[in-house]
Order: sequence, then C-alpha cells, then structure tokens
Amino acid sequence: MRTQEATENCNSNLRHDWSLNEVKELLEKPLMDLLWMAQTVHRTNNPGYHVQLASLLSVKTGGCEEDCSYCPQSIHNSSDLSGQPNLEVNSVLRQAKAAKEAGADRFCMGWAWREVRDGKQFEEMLTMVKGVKGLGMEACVTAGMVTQNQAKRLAKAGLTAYNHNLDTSPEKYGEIITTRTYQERLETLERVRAAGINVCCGGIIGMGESISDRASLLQVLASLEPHPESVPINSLVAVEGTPLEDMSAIDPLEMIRMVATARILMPKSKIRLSAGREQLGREAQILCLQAGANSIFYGDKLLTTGNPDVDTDRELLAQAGVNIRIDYEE
Ligand code: SAM
Ligand code: DTB
Ligand code: SF4
Repeated sequence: MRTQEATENCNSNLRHDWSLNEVKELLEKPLMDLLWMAQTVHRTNNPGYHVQLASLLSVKTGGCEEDCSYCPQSIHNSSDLSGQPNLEVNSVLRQAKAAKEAGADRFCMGWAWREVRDGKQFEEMLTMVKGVKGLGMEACVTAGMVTQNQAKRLAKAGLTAYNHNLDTSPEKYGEIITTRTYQERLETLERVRAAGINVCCGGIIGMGESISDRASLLQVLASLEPHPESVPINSLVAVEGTPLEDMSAIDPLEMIRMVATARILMPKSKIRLSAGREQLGREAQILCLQAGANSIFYGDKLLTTGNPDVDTDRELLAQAGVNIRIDYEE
C-alpha cells in the first residue's frame, strides 16, 4: 500500500542509483553552479516556492536509553532532561490547535524512546494522532523503532508521516551512536513504508563528518525507493553536557550545499530546513529556500532547544517572497 506522494516519488524520472562520486561532485561543485542546478530542479518539480510550516512538540522528554552523542535527551549525557512529566492528550491537542491557529499545516510529536512499546502510552499516541488529524493538520510522530503491527495501527489512526533519521553516513554511525545499528534504522523505515505511512528521514551536519560522509548519507537516502517524502536537514545544536558540546558551528554555506544537493537527488521530496536555523542568519536561510528547502520547523521551540520565533519567521518568508503551503488533505 502506498500513499499518493509515495507513488509520485516512484516516477521513472527519479533516480535511485546515484554513485558516491556523483553525490560528492554535486556537494563540491562551484557554489553558483550548484545553486543554479538545484533551483532548476526545484522550479521544475515544485513550482511556485511554497513552504510548509511544521510545528514540533516533545510529548515525552528525556530519559532515553540510546546514546546518541548529539542528543540532550539521552541518559548517557549529563544534559539529560528526564523528570519532566509526559504530556497528556488534551494538552497536546491544545498545543496542536494553537500551532494551527498560528499557521502550521503539520504537527510533529516526539517521544524520547529507543522503541515504541505497546500499552497506555501507545494508545495515547494513537489518540493524539487522530486528534491532530481531526484538527485538519498533517500528523507526524518520531518515537524510535516500531514493529510492523505498531506501524499498521499508526497508519489506521491516520498518521501522515513517521520521522526516523539516519543522521549520518553508515561509515560514521558507530562514532555517533553505539546502542543501535544503521541496519535497525533501515528496518524501521521499511516497516513504516510497508504500513503505507510517508517516510520522514534525514540527518545532521556539523558532527565532525567529512564531505564523503555527507555524500554517503545523501546517497543512502536517495537510494530508498520511493524517496522519503520528507528529508529533514539539521545542523547540530551543540548542547552542553553532550559529547558533541564543543563542536564548532558549521559555515552556513555548508547547509546551503547540503540542501541544494538533497534537492537535486530527491526532486519531489520535501526538504526540511530543520534544527540549527538560529545559527544560520537570514540570508543563508533565504539561500536554502532558493536552493530547494520547502519546509521549516515553525514555533519558538524544537523539541528541547530554541527555534526562531514565529514573527521572525513570517517576516523571513515575506522578505523571501515565498508562499505558505497547505498540504493537509481530508
Ligand atoms: N527518539 C527518536 C529517534 O531518535 O528517532 C525521536 C526523537 S529524536 C530527538 C529526533 C531527531 O532529532 C534525531 O534523529 C536527530 O536527527 C535530531 N536531533 C536530536 N538532537 C539534535 C541536536 N542536538 N541537533 C540537531 N538535531 C538533533
Ligand atoms: C528532525 O529531523 N529534527 C527535529 C524533528 N526531526 C523531530 C528535531 C530537532 C531536535 C533538535 C534538538 C532538540 O530540540 O532537542
Ligand atoms: Fe535522543 Fe532519539 Fe537518540 Fe533517544 S533515540 S537519545 S531521543 S535522538
């Protein structure tokens, strides 16, 4: 079973066989040529510069058993934020309604879990998904690994997309996370796809990876068939108490290159300009939009860290001359 977007992403003109060298050559192209190519692909495949606004909410914060070295919510990191109560259904739906009233089209809910477990909290997740859809918004969940049966139940509740990032290259993965494998990540993505849920899968730059690592991550994403409907590109938010706290900020041009290359490889996917926008500056964000980013996280907070405030973002979009996109369909 495939969603309409998934079927479109199977069009024969979309490639899934990019070689590592081809991707690396794109990432390293003279910037003007890369921007020209990305814009051409973007304008052809997604006419009109429409940007979807997605709001995020952390339903279960901190206390996660995984040891992701970028994440403030891991119990292995002194930044761990456990001790906060899980949000209740009514509170989540109130916040989703407020996000919709502020202009968001998609509502993404996060659980700091290694994997989804059956029981009361999963039943509540299903109720939240139904509630968000009932408000007339796309619903996205990110909660770690899922079984086939859980994915089916999420699909039945109306879930639009499941976010499960590959984060970095298969080669670098073991330096960033040791408590799970790349293969386990890919298997969850397959189960999400098999259940007929859209796949949201991307990564993070700024974790000390090489250009080859970035190319390798993008190659894996573009080899998925169909391409993920949504590809979040994050830059590391270096949080105190995590092993990556001392990483220096990336050059904003690196983000522009990553977005542009993702757009060329996956012409019809939503490329989401995700964490790290506060460090990017207005002009770099506008270049990302021009290079093919067509969604941003919207609202003062990501999961646990800050994000530009909504007025600043509305002004940014107006200055860039892009339109707000509504994708929600009954
Ligand atoms: N536990 C679930 C999982 O890992 O899939 C869901 C929540 S997790 C916080 C969602 C994603 O946020 C991660 O896959 C990672 O890509 C991103 N993320 C987490 N911490 C980040 C940070 N400090 N900077 C940038 N992105 C981050
Ligand atoms: C994604 O790729 N980025 C978002 C969303 N998917 C879930 C999360 C970013 C989290 C940044 C760190 C934090 O706020 O905790
Ligand atoms: Fe953070 Fe998700 Fe890793 Fe848990 S699995 S430590 S919530 S990124």
